[in-house]
Amino acid sequence: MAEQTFHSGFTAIVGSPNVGKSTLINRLVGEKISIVSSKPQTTRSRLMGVMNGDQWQIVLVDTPGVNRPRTRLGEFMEASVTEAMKGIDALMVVVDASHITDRDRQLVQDFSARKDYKVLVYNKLDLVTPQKLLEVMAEFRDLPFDSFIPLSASTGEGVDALIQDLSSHMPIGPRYFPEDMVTDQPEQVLCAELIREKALLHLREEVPHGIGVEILRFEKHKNTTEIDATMYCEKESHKRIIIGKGGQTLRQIGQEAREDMEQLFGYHIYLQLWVKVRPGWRNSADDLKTLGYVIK
Ligand SMILES: Nc1nc2c(ncn2[C@@H]2O[C@H](COP(=O)(O)OP(=O)(O)OP(=O)(O)O)[C@@H](O)[C@H]2O)c(=O)[nH]1
Ligand SMILES: [Mg+2]
Repeated sequence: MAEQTFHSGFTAIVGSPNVGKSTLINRLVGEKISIVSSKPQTTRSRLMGVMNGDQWQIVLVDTPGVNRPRTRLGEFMEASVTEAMKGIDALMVVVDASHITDRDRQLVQDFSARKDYKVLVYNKLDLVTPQKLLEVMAEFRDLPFDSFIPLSASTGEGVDALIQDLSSHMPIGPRYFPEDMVTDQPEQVLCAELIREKALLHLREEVPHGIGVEILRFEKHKNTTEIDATMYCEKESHKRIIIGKGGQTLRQIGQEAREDMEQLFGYHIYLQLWVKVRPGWRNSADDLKTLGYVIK
């Protein structure tokens, strides 16, 4: 039998906030490695997810939704996108097919000028009629993308076509990561992110966007892992909201985050969560560093 060659490469996922980039990477990897919420600007850092086939490996790079930065954290998020674009072999530009904005039009135009192998992904297929999809797809039809793929990251419809398309366009290359490694995110970072996801779920307006999570202790024992974490927020009034009446909101955030952690890692977790006020942390270089928002 002829020896088959192995193909591999890095593929960045970019697009406006909230279009479903992280939902898509989770779907492709088959594990929840990137947090998801209905609020824009959920993802803050670039992170990798690994997808394996018999003869190929694709390293997917999730990025924060691109927006005009107003804080140092925003600048870091923007820099994370630039960083993610370095050394890639392919690019997925994601739009929400049910809601294309002028910002999307600009991004799609800008990214279409890149030399990499490029896929324009029309996500949220489940929210549009076939007629509407045709209209939306007609708009960008003449742009120089290598393929145009409608899919639903939520239901999985159309995702196989994307996998087929990407995997057949990866260059010859090595298996960059071991087959059992799904992400480059350390467990502690995944835990901090899950806490932030539950905060995004249970809190409103600017409160969740001002939250940063620090893991203070992460101790693995035989039957359980003990985690102490602090949620930083920017105002005293936010702290009261996060804690909630009789500590109810905080308890809920902690409980749901713990359940997700146990599901992801398969071990028992004991989680203790605190809330602290740290005014202006999103504009403090030192605080950003403490919370892991640094380009590596
Ligand atoms: N109906 C539907 N909803 C989707 C689909 N994909 C994502 N969503 C929802 O869209 C919202 C945003 O999803 P995310 O994956 O967090 O979007 P994102 O592009 O990573 O957002 P940022 O990290 O903020 O840039 C969430 O409420 C998802 O559940 C889809 O295919 N169909
Ligand atoms: Mg995201």
